[in-house]
Amino acid sequence: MVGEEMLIAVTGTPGVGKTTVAKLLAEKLGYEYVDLRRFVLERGIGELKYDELEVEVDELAYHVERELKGKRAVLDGHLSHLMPVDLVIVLRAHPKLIGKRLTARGYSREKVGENVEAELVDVILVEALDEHENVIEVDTTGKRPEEVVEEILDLIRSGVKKRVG
Ligand code: DAT
Repeated sequence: MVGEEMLIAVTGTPGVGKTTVAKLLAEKLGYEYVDLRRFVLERGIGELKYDELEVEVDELAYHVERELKGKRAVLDGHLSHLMPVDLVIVLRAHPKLIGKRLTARGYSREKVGENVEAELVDVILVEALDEHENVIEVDTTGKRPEEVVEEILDLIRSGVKKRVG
């Protein structure tokens, strides 16, 4: 049932569409939208180095637990699957698409390569499955954000536990 999951993480490789989808999902569910990067910076528990967030995951998880537990919120960020959430949505996209988007974002060749490779070898999915039972993997390639969100809502309604096997 939609609504049973209070804290929902939207995670994935940079460029996969987390922010786009997380905002829309939060809007559809009537949940608060939380940008984890902003959450970290506003609390002074991490810093940006060359546009990359440096933060202790355990410390971030502590703050998320303290401030967001019991609320209904969608957490947007590539560390969100390491937080104490009730449901993890791992967005996927074709590695070539990730490469194109990150190049357009001005990432260095090296950074683009690292992230394309991370998508290819399922880094975030593996981490998410290590940490949580409720994990949904959604391929976004060729889908509009609205379609991705509808798919997520359908999966939530139909019971999420069986989604990744
Ligand atoms: P992330 O937060 O994972 O880094 P984003 O939401 O900022 O990703 O999206 C990266 C870019 O891709 C941005 O220009 C919006 C676009 N985008 C995201 N989801 C999309 C989709 N399903 N279809 C087409 N473009 C999308």
